[in-house]
Amino acid sequence: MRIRETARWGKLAVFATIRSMGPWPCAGATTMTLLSDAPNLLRDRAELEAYWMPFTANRQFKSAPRLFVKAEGMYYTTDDGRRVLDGFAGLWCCNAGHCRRPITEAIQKQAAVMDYAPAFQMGHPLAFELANRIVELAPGKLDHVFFCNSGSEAVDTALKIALGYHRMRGEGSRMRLIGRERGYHGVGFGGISVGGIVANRKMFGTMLTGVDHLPHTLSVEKNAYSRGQPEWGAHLADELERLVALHDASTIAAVIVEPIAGSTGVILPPKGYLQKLREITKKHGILLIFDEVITAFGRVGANFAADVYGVEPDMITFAKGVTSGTVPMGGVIVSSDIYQAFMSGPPAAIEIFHGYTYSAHPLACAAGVATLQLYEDEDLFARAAKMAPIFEDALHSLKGTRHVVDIRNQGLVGGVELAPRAGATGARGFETYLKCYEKNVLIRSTGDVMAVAPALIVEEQQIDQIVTTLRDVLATVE
Ligand code: PXG
Repeated sequence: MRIRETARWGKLAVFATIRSMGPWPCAGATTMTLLSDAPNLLRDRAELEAYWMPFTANRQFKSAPRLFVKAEGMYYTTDDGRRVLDGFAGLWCCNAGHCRRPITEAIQKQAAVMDYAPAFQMGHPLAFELANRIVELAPGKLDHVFFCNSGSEAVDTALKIALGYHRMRGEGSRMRLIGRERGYHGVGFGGISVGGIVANRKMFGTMLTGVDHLPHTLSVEKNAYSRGQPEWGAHLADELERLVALHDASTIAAVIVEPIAGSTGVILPPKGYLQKLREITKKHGILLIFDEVITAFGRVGANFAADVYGVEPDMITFAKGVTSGTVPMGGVIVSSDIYQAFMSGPPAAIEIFHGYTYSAHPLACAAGVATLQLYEDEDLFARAAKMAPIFEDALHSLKGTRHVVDIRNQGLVGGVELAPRAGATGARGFETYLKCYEKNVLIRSTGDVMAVAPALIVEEQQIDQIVTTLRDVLATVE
């Protein structure tokens, strides 16, 4: 091991790197467990270069890095030893809080018992256990689970299931997929096709053909400062009738929406909107998919947003909260009708030619089972529901603060919209995000919307800290 001395971002520090171990780092090297908080993992700036970071301003980041090395409960620790309050549950995912013992121990133990089992034509008990537990939580007729490893894969899986379902029933002409403007459904080609965020789409060609979009439901003009669901906008669901009239129902397979659009800046469904979408899809034999990657598993104070809004879709996509962000996992919950439609060929035939090497990975399943158990043991979804009015009041106390033009919330999802800087959309939001981080609070900027989504274990005083920090920062941001 090579020890070298170098200046790190202005401070003098000693670094040990693993590079000197030669081309096969494991062979011959002294046994070494690298952990995120190991002092020998600190890097100088040149060593930040190799990693091309996702959805990140790489050059900005690498000129002023923000590194987390540890996490516990509601807090991260930075590489320079600051404790940062996590107001965003990682990225909308660590719903149980960080490094919760029952979950981390389950993962550690499972890793030593069975690292991997083949996902195709073989199984392992934890996969079935987790599927059963998810089905128990799922609404109504949603009673089968297909596992994958992320929200993006969940969305692409759901879209493929929709196409396959119609084909299996002799309605193969139903090939169109309908998404929504400003929708975010991950970054697979299916997801960006039905998604409606222009920056995520414009670089990547023509994507899927045969896709159309509903209008989004945000109107700051009509609905500013609504608490929970806004009053205005149910009629926007009627646009689906217009698309049916244009394309004909016989060409449309599915509609996919986020019940609450998260990434695009927390857009809530107007009262009655999702019910209308359900009625119209049902009337025309179109499947309705709720993308609940953010909203599932307690985020809105219930199992699913479908429960909060009282609308049962045909499929729900999930990820994030299923393992509280500890191990990548995603999936699709489908209705029995959909599952049964695929079960029609000879019993020895594969029913769906789709799946991933890591579908229902044992570590993810161990994490998932332990996570769902922890949610239940600590009654965390009810806790989220109980904290929601406190969260709502705290967020709405920002009304009147400089730059704030709207505040939106449901459960433990909040969005504070700022007026954009002339000619520089997103700049004010990003600066606000950076300044909050400097003041030891992690939230997120998506454009000029400040998104807040703490873990379900959040305390009132922590909500207060998030909101106070945001208020103080907004007073200093131009
Ligand atoms: N669907 C929805 C509704 C999502 O929110 C995905 C699919 C994709 O999931 P994966 O696991 O492939 O990333 C998401 C992800 C943000 C933010 O800041 C949101 C997501 C991911 C990262 C950041 O709003 N949502």
